[in-house]
Amino acid sequence: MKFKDSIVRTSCRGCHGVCQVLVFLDDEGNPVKVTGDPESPTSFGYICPKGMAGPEIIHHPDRIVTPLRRTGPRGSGQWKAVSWDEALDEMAEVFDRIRTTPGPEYVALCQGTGRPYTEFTGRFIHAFRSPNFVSPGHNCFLPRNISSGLTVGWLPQPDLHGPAGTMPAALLVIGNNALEFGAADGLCSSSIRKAIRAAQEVIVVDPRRTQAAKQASHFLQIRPGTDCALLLAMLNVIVTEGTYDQEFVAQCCTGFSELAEHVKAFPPEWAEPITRVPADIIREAARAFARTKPGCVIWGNGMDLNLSAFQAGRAALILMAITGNLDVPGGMVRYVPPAGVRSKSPQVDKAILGMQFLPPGQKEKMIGAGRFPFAPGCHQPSFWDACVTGKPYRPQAAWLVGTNPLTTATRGDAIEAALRDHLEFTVVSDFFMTPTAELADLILPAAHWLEQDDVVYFHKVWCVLARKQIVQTGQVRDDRDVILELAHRLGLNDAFPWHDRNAYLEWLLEPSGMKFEEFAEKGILLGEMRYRKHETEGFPTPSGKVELVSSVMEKMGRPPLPVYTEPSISDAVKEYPYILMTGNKIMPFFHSEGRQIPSLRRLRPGPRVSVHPELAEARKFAEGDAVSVITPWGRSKFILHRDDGLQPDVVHAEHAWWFPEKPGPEHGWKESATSLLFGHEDFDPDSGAEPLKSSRCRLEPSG
Ligand SMILES: Nc1nc2c(c(=O)[nH]1)N[C@H]1C(S)=C(S)[C@@H](COP(=O)(O)OP(=O)(O)OC[C@H]3O[C@@H](n4cnc5c(=O)[nH]c(N)nc54)[C@H](O)[C@@H]3O)O[C@H]1N2
Ligand SMILES: Nc1nc2c(c(=O)[nH]1)N[C@H]1C(S)=C(S)[C@@H](COP(=O)(O)OP(=O)(O)OC[C@H]3O[C@@H](n4cnc5c(=O)[nH]c(N)nc54)[C@H](O)[C@@H]3O)O[C@H]1N2
Ligand code: SF4
Ligand SMILES: [Mo]
Repeated sequence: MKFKDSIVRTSCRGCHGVCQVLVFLDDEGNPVKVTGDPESPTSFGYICPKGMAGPEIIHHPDRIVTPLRRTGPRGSGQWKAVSWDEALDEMAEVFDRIRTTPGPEYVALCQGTGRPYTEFTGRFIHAFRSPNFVSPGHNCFLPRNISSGLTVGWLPQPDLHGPAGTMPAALLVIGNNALEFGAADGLCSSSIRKAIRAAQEVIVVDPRRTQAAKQASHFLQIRPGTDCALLLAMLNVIVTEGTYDQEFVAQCCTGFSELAEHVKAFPPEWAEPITRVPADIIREAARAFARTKPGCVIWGNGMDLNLSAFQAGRAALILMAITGNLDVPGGMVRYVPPAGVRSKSPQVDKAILGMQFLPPGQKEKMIGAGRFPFAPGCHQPSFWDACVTGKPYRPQAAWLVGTNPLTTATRGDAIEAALRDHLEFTVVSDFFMTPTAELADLILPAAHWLEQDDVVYFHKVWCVLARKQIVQTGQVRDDRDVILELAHRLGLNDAFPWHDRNAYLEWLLEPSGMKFEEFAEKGILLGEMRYRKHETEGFPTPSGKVELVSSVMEKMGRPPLPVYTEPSISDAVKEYPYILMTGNKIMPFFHSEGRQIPSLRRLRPGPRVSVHPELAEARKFAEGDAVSVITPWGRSKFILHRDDGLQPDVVHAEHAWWFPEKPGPEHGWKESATSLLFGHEDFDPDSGAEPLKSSRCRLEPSG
């Protein structure tokens, strides 16, 4: 045992929230209980069921605790335990062979959502000289992140923690529901709750009456997929009524007159039939946001997973800018990271992706290169299609780190074919035998947050948290240690100069003069915030100003001012009468995780499709009925739930379900799969995002 105390203060990584928690140990040093840390300035004592389930997860009997090598045919469930050396030797041998012929781009690294491994995954595959770094980023967070880069030069973060002691007076919560399910993008629901309480005006834009909507001064119940139209109308009101921040616009923005001309065509009356939000309600919300300072935007996946994801992101950024809310106390800020810790946040340090290691000419070999000018890395749907079709070429090996794409991506059928029939060598790093892992050649057991030391510096840059290894279970290893070892075997020492992860963590802390143990004792380091940095530094965009008209988009031949795109199968109304929204996050589960954890599964025993009671009445669906959701691409079975917060023709199906208790290799993943309900025809032309929140379906009783 490293820590002899019976209670250890650490930080949770059950999601992106990074709550500070207290872990209670038994006499042998095993964690038995996790609670929130009431002294935490990031989470104020908050904890959710996923965080509490930490000990249950690490001790679960199905946990993979040793590397496994396939011994029978793929998916046969025949495995033998192998040593880490054997596993890493095999990976190094195969990756090296493919690197020589046909070339490094034939090896891909596919990761899931942002997790501690993200510090090394992109860096690894780029240092290996393959451009094929595959992630769900095109659908998640990165449309907002990349549009921020073009418009402002940095990612504006809501200043809910108020280092200056100023809380936002106006909040625009648009397509984000972390208040209900725990945390998203480094924002804990406890801080959102506090901010809602403190704000004078709370504007919620969501197709569903969420908890936040119930507390809002303005609830805009939007038709899914139409945020860009709504935001254009809000801009129209603010520009035509002259309630923008004239000084900020004059001094710090480019293209205001073009913007003013552009938004003339989009008054609230134009947006009303598109968004279903009455024009006067749009007008009032726009006025409230413009007059109430400072104002914050809490945005989310509701904006990302649509065909205008990128343009909606741009419109929201323009709103933040012209209302004078950039980098002011209580506004949308660029945090100053704590001094003394080397940066590892992609928002601060682009080098984290290791792009500098990709030699000239290799980027062009990325699958899907050029297809979507602002897609982050290799476009995930294009990657899986290439594995099946061989176009533009067929990748030979893939390392899937912390992802379960059969359940979380689209065209699960194609991914299954790729893993089973097309890829020559696949490695999966995970905690459990997921349907995706079942099809691998090699499985690597990953360390959980209770099993890793860390300097936590990802989504938030206003503070750095300590995470402490409390136990070691079997032979599980931190993904970064695995990447380091493999990188060294492949000669990638320039990109990975650290002997092991401990050396890496010490290197991060080196400028502070602290050793890890000392830092871990402190638990948290706070940055010293300065606001209005643009007054001396400008904005890191090509013009040095906020680009209302984006020069980068113009150069790439994309609309430099936001334009709205109608969800593409809107005309299929007859056959598919309902709007299908999928994958709104829920409290018990992090995507496909947690289905085997009794305390979590009890909270949500089966996959839900939620419909308005009126629709349920009309169709004679009772609570708990089995109902099939049918789209042009597939059908899936869910359990009916009535939710009067929805609009009568909007249906919500939960994503990422599988049933660990059902037999492998499928574990029932095809039964209730949103991953089988979408094709690969419709993408946001800028970011490649998929319309997972705004498709269409019909419903049928299911036997
Ligand atoms: N229809 C629909 N689909 C969606 C969405 C939606 O809204 N609608 N949302 C999308 C979004 S926002 C995202 S980000 C993606 C997420 O998609 P994925 O990242 O594929 O989702 P996860 O279920 O989180 O997959 C994570 C797997 O990693 C394992 N794991 C957890 N932590 C670690 C770790 O530290 N190391 C390793 N090696 N393994 C770990 C888990 O056990 C799990 O099996 O899903 C997307 N899918
Ligand atoms: N418990 C739990 N926490 C999680 C996750 C999880 O799986 N479980 N996943 C993590 C990840 S990877 C992410 S990206 C974040 C995502 O967290 P959020 O960004 O909050 O995303 P979602 O829950 O997908 O959707 C948020 C809200 O958008 C609304 N919405 C749907 N369509 C639209 C639309 O077209 N327009 C607007 N304005 N709203 C719409 C939904 O009704 C929902 O209330 O959460 C993270 N935290
Ligand atoms: S919200 Fe996320 S970080 Fe916080 S306790 Fe729950 S799982 Fe852990
Ligand atoms: Mo995500």
